[in-house]
Amino acid sequence: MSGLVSPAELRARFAAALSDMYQAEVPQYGALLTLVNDVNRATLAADPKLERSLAASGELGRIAGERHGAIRVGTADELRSIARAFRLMGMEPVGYYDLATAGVPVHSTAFRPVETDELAASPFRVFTSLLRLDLIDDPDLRTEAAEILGRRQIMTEEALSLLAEGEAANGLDEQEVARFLPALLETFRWHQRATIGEEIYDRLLASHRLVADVVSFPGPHINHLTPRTLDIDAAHRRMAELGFGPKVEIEGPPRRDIPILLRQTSFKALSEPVRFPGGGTGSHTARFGEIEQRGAALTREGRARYDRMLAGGDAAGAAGLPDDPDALRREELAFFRYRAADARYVPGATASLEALIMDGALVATPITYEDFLPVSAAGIFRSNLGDETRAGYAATGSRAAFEQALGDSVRDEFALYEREQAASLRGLERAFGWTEGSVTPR
Ligand code: OOG
Ligand code: NI
Repeated sequence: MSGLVSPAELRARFAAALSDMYQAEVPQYGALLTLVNDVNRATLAADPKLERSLAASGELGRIAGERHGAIRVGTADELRSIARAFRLMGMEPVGYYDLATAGVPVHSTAFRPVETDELAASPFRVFTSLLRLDLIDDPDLRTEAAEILGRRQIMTEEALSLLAEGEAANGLDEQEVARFLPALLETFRWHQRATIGEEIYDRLLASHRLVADVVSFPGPHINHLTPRTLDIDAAHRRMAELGFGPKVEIEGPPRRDIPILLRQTSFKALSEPVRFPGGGTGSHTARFGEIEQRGAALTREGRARYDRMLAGGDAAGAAGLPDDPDALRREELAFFRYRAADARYVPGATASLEALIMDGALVATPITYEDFLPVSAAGIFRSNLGDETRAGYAATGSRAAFEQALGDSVRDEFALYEREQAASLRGLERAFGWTEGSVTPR
């Protein structure tokens, strides 16, 4: 025993502590959690097959935990220091999302666990956006915003010093964790106090609501958390019935027999009181609650089809994707994990993957999509910016610029799913003594 707390354990405890803090800060979020748990319980009661499959995959006990949260940082330095904290918790930057095309002046990545067992141990991830100061039109305001951000330190001394210790020792022990988590939470806490005067706040707000949200406060307060729902349509209806003020539509693909990608909805951000340095008060709208339901990860081809249909005005964006697991698999539109139905089964040397599946010897289950959708993210951003509509910025973001700010490359999400699919096939080859490559998806 090394005495070090594992990254998964640290991540799980961080997510739980963040949830407690957020429920205290935004009571409506606590009510949303209750609603989601009620809907999940009713869904399981009505669908024993779903309950059995969740039990078999070890997910049943963890349904209630948050799946993701989101923050927005102001500078490359802030992005790098928060990335170090996430790394200590086993979260790596995956994917690049350019929101400028949708009129939101940020680009983003998701810090998340990448290994299947790590995702199973604690799936928590943080959608992290970096403000693009270059998209503030007024050069004076741009300079001012940069100066304000340059003066703040979003991590406490305690968090930074324990982070350095954790990096040096490859982890933290129990006592260090007991100090690290509360120190780190300070970065995610809501501070009712703005660091700047009302006049600048108003100018930042006029430039873009999001600019004011990122620049005006001591740190990148968590702006939402998102639990997992087993039936997002039912949960969405319930939110409306109970007066949660949900956004009108569920983001993402429509309801299907074989769910794909990610569907999400949120209640709109609340207006919260703010104190300005001179004693003035105001209000700020940024923080909300969200729910999500995940489906199959699509291959590049599957995703390209989905994107084409979205672009072609098919808002549902899924009409061209067969709602049938065998078709999705044979046409290589979604990723699958393969396992033997019976460990004693020894197939003939010439058996094809397809024949083995048709025989019932192998079982293929869709790999869950663990990432985000830029169009949905933009929709979530927008509904929380007072639905102020704004055309896309002309200057699109670039992955290279984001990676330079991060000081690291972002992982390719498709490669991760592909690796997962290939690993499941290799596992079968090993288990059955098949020759390498004897079972391939084609
Ligand atoms: C992030 C919005 C994106 C999602 O679930 O797509 C997001 C934000 O509002 O900062 O969390
Ligand atoms: Ni979200």
